[in-house]
Amino acid sequence: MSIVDQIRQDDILVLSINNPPVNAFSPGVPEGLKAGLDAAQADDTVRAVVIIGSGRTFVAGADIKTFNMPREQAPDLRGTVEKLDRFPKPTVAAIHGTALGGGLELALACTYRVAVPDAQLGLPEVKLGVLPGAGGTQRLPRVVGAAKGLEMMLSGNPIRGAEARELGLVDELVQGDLLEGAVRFARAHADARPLPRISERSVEGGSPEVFAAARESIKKTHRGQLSPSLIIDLAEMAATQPFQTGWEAEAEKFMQAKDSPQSRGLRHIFFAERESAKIPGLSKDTPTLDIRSVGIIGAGTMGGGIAMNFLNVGIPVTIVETAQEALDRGLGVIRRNYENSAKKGRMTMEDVEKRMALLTPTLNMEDLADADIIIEAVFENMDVKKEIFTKLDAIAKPGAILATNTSTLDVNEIASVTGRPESVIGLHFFSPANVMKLLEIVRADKTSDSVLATSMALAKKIRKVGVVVGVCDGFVGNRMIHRYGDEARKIVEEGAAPQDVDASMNALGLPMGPFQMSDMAGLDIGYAIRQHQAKVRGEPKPDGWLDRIVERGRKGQKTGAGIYDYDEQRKPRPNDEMEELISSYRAEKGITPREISQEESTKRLAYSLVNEGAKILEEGIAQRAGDIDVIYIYGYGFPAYRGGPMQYADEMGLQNVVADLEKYGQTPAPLLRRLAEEGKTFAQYDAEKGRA
Ligand code: T1G
Repeated sequence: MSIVDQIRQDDILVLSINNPPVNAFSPGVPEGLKAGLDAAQADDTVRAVVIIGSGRTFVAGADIKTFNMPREQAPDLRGTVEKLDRFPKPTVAAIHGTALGGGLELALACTYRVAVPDAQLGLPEVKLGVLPGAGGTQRLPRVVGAAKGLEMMLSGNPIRGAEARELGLVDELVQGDLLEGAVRFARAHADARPLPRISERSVEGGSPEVFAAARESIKKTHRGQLSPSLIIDLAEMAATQPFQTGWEAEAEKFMQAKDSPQSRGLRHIFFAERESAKIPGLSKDTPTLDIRSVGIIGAGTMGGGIAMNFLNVGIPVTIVETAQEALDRGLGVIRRNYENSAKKGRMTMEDVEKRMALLTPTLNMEDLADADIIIEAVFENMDVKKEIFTKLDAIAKPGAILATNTSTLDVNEIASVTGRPESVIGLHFFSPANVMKLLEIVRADKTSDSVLATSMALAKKIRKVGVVVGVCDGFVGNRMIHRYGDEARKIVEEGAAPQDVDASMNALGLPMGPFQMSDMAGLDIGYAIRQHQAKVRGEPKPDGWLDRIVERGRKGQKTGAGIYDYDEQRKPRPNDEMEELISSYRAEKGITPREISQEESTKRLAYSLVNEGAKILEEGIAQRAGDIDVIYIYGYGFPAYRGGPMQYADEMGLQNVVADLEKYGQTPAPLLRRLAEEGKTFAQYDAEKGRA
């Protein structure tokens, strides 16, 4: 079997691409296809060609790993597409699994396309910060029209074969064996002339208004990103210029997008997310437990949200509360969330009832005795959690996983009250737990490999991005955010207004700055953590300007006032009370306020994350810098096109990061300083540890 097999079926030549796992357009694939086409052209008995993917899919796109190759060495997808566009015999793309990016572009250069109904066809390049670079911007609008073409390229979302058939993107749906259907179709069209070339068609509905509307829409949906506007420009060229003009412009704009920091960031996250699912030292065939039922302790905001994740994938949940009123309230919230989704058309009322039928409320913890996993989601207090785990140890069946949703407490200490520490793990969901994709999987000292592997698989099943972290105060995400919050409060003490500090992170692309986020989460949460940490460390009671705000009863959005005042639409408004409190605080501390630039604020905040991340890496609490980036993108709104805080630091240059940390009074972490001195990046650090 070669990377592209030539299989003769009488008068049809089948070119079968074998490049597992997803038949990406890697080196060898273009060469194999070109050789196959040459063979077909040279043989008069071959009347038509079928191109198909072996294994589970058609071509899932260009091989993203080759983006950093010199242009002349990169797989020649454009050359293959051009050869197909001139090929003198009918060519049929036979699509199953996914035809994405370059895969769909390859299919669009064929004269025909057939697909199975559940195939997925799309141009997701925008999600990698690039654009369709092998004719997609010119051919897709010529098939589906300007508006649909723009929608598909700007969202990057695929459509199913059935819809593609309706749009004319696919000529026929094959219900049975795809290869048989494709060969039959090719034979039936072997003499059809002239050969249908998409490049010879024109774009429907390409009015100036359509492109103007698209340019308006990306200001919101793709704020600050480069490739969406290039895509619109190219789609407009498809509608207004000859094919060749757009085809050539596309190559130049593709290179421009590919070489942008935004594309490097998005490609970094594409791979980092997949790497984060791998646990060094844990073999792929580690036995996992079959999770068929879940127990949840606590029906509050977290417990209810966690329960929904399992109900959504059909796993029954028994949820425990201490009082009927709390249980009823919790179930009411879950039902209301589902009914709201149904109102928005995201599910039917039948789906709502199906999910609710899987939920069993109870006041008796004994009812969890048969659960395969039990997740504790109660008040963030070590004594309470220890009491619960002591009881669970007596109730839960042998082999059940006992998980805590604690966001900072020591999972080893919790495990120590049970006789089965190997079954104890932390599953730190992020609020709202039914929405946020991030799940920090806290591996305690005695957590068994099987429990860890089961938790990783369970994360994938409930469509979370699971990242393994170690035990320390705040694990990874919250430990870094605490330092970030310290720095933010310091910047205000020195002279900046809270809204300017928030704006400095909005400018980096975060939808919420530190104070907007604290007001949303509740200022009393941070307040309690600071009090707890000071107590544990034997430090004096914190009395910062933010602590004083909380002590005035301003707890954030939930009390209508925190750092900002909030109207009914929860729009944050600066206010005099805050200004007065902060300026009198500065006066009391003898601080003369100074002007702080947005650049200084952005750097101090972003680098406070990077610096703590470097410490976390060195302590082995996170397995990779890439894992930290995944955590920050899926848990804290760091913009994916920046690649995460560690990738952002690599882009800024670690030497510059160290210099700025010192300039603004933060001490660089040893690992950060070492990498800077060696002229290395965090990405190289991950690679050298064999973990990228
Ligand atoms: N290039 C390189 N490796 C890829 C890849 C790709 N396009 N797609 C997947 N992989 C690897 C992935 O890293 C993982 O590796 C393994 O395959 C399984 O992937 C010119 C320029 C197809 C829906 O953006 O969306 O074409 O971890 O875990 O969940 O215009 O992969 O096993 O070592 O994701 O079943 C456009 C990206 C490229 C599609 C399958 N195409 N891939 O999901 O498996 S740009 C894409 C996906 C382009 C042209 C432009 C998904 C999938 P490992 P997986 P999955």
